[in-house]
Amino acid sequence: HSATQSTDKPFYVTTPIFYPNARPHIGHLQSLVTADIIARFQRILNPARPVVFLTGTDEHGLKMQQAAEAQGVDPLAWCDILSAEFRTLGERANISATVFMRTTQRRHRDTVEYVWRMLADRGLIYKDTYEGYYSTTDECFYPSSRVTSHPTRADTKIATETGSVVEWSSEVNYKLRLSQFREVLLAYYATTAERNVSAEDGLVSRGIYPDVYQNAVVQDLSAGLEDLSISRPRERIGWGIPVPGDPSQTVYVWFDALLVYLSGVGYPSSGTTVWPPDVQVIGKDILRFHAIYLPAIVRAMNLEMPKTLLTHAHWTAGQKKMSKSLGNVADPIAAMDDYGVDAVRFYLARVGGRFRDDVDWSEDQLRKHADEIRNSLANYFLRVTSTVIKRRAARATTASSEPLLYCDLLSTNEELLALLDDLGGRVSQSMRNFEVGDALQAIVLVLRHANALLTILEPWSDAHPPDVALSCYITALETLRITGILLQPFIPHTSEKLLGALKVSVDERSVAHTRVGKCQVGGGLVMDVRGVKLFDKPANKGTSDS
Ligand code: ME8
Repeated sequence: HSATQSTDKPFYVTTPIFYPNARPHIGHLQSLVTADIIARFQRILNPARPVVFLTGTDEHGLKMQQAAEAQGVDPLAWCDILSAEFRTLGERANISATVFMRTTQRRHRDTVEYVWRMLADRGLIYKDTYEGYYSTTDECFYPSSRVTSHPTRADTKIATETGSVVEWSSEVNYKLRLSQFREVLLAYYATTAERNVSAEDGLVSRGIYPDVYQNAVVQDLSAGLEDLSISRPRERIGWGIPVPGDPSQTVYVWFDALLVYLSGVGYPSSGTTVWPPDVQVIGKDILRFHAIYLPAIVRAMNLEMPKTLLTHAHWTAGQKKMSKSLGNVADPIAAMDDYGVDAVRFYLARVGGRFRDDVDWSEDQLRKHADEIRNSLANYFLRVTSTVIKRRAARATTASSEPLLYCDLLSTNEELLALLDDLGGRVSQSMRNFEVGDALQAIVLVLRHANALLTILEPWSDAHPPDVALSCYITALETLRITGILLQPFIPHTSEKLLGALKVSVDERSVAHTRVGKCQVGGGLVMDVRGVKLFDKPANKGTSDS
């Protein structure tokens, strides 16, 4: 597994593929937006490198079969309807995915059959009788150590972690020799723990972010690793891919689903030109599958390891994980209808983008975040682009394009310029560490600073000489240009309008163009802001008390 891979390998980012057994909720959008921010940041960091961005739906298994039965429809018909809702959610939220994969697609099935045969040929799959507690909700077996009694129903057992009801079952299964990979995986995570920070080209595997999740996985592996059941008898689960060579068995839905990261990029027919994923975004509920099963399968196939597993926490409602089975979900489409796409993206990135802690979804918080970005960006834009300021700035005595140091007032202006000049670097550093929330916070703080400065310098008034107005104007335009570039991954639609109004050409919208020094006196930036509205939505739904 040498790292002598050519640098023109596309940057490959993925989301989980969602179960379309019910409508998408805000948790699904968290994964989509997080991956989209990573993809879009990559495009402005390295515009020459293509980005492959995969999402899709996970359509097999008992959950889907039961959901369709409950509706009295054929499973595929049900999948068609709900898969389309996930696709629509992505389009609505401006998610720049390049591949939308469904596991019911023929080419996915071909990949699953191919991988199954390869692992069987390598002696890694065997037939066995499995006995244990099985949860239909979680679609997995639990060892007795992870099962406990139901709090009120004495004859019922539940899984300790998830609280899902489990039943004792005994059946013939095919198993994957997962236990053989325990040492290899532990050794692998020991190397990623050292995280080569110089790996700016992204060629080195960096393991699981944030660290808490990597530590949890190492602990889990240290406790032991059992072989994994990877099929179910057909009479129990008929809705899935038949085991190659044994149609009496159906491939386990997780074995099937995890291979989407390969089928989605054309493996094996188009080789491994896109493989491995550079960043895989997941929720912490599916950490084990992605941190243990997938790397073991990948290693067993002798492919290169995925590089980074970026894990986020959960949105809760009433302190309980928002989930389809509980029904305590917030509707992402309604939130975008009410507050605008970019306001919702901003809230998800800023709060959900901290990844470590569960957060209770709150419409009040959403409204506050919508107000914040509107006030610090849209109102700033309106203040800066007033003709009064332009007219006063034109009367300045200096012909220098350097913002001049006029008095104490202007040293604060200089401070802002220094912060701005450095912003691209700081945002890149945070993004390199997958700290999406911090990256956005850095931009927001500069905007707050800029707003405060504008209020102090009052470039529209006669309180200070025109030279002050000029310096202030130049700085303000630079603030808009630079924050506009760096906000593209987070609030793409608003940034595009802003950069368009500032006449920043499309090839000057990358991180490389975020140093101070673009705005020439005399209007290097010709602005036509008539009719430009950065936010389409009214200030908020109802009244804000903030
Ligand atoms: O697990 N908060 O699909 P799924 C934040 N098909 N994110 C949440 C969330 C919440 N309350 N609820 C869900 C599956 N998510 C499998 C994945 S991948 C090969 C197969 C997000 O529809 C989060 O990313 O249950 C979580 O991991 C994913 O949706 C699970 O979606």
